[in-house]
Amino acid sequence: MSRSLTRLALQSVVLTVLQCETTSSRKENRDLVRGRIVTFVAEERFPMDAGKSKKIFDALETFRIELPSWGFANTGTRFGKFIQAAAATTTEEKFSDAGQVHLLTGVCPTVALHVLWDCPDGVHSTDDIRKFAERHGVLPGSINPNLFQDQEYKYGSFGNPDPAIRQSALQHTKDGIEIARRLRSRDISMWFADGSNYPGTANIRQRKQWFKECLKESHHQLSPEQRLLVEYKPFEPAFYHTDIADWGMALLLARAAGPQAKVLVDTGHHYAAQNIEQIVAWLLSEDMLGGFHFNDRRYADDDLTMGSIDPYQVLRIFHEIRYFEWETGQHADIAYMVDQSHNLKGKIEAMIQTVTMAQELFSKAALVDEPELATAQQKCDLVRAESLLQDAFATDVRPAIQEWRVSKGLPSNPMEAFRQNGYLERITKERAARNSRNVSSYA
Ligand code: RM4
Ligand code: MN
Ligand code: MN
Repeated sequence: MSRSLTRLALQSVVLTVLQCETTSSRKENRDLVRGRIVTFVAEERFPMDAGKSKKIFDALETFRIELPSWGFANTGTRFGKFIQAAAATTTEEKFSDAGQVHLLTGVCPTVALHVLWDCPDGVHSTDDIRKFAERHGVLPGSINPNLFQDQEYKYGSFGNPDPAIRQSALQHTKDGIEIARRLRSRDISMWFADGSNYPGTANIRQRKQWFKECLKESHHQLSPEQRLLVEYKPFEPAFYHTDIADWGMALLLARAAGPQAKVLVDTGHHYAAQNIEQIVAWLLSEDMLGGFHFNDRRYADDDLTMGSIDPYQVLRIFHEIRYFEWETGQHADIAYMVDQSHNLKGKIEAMIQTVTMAQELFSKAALVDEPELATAQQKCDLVRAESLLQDAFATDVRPAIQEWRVSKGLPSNPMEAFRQNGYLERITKERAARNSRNVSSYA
């Protein structure tokens, strides 16, 4: 079969199977000449060239992603919870499960903590947390104050009209910063449920002012190496207005708070069809992107597994980050974190799946040829520019990732390793009875 025909076939037909089968290749080719759309069977498995493998190895060396403690616990919807026999209910169990994901993937050295859920004794919980970390091989990561669960926050926290409640929200945040300091956590991650449900019920400008003041005062408490991350969300639980509804509001508030405040992008916290990678590019160019909460969604803040619905979007986000780094020569100092809630999938499996997907998409983004892209953009060669992203996305990076894992002494397939290592069976036995007593209804 001639080379040009092979290329033509590759370009014009659906490529579905990669297999060594010369005879069927010849037959497929005849079909192509007759002008029919056929399935093309390639003649050989193309090994990845060394340059690409190196790019993937280099990318994986730098890529780390933080797991959320709450991703291992029983979670639900507003209609109830589906209890899992193996779910974690104590902070130590969450560390143990996160440790298991790190053991198998090697790229999740930290676990994000939610103050109210994981530090029941506030600042006095830090000794225990240090013990759990040591025992289970994962360090405490970002600290998330909880300003949405207590009854007093019914009408808001930093935006509450009652000054006493704003004060107690501020105190809780300061405690969170102190917890972070004791645990040597760099990031304090602020998400607010503040907002209102009905037009006319809240003084939007006044609340903005209160937010500014409280964030500024929180920023004051930071040690020099710490950061305050401001997360935004346009809906839920408030359904008319949210006090920090989008990245622009988060940006203004972070700037008002002080130089160590940055914006946190939770991929699920946007209206459908919003161009998240553009937001990322803008925040990068303003030196205001602090971190991510990764998850995927189809409709709202669905908290589904990363890349399960739209993996190309994640590639585009990673690409904007890498493109920024390539163009400016600067390192984008970004905390990659997972913020997911798996009601139906097994918690640990869902996390392994997430981490694996994150590595794949980050590796694919590393394959975009930046100099070529810059040239194509400059020449307005649209098809060439676009295909550089598409080709990277279409590349099967899994064999290279497996090789990298093996080179690190990690299992080449973390999911398989987890399914075989007995951990799930053990924790299911240990935790089943306690979980069966867990309440799943809100009645
Ligand atoms: C929110 C937001 C926060 C997370 C809470 C539990 O929707 O994503 O980051 O801490 O959920
Ligand atoms: Mn989040
Ligand atoms: Mn969320």
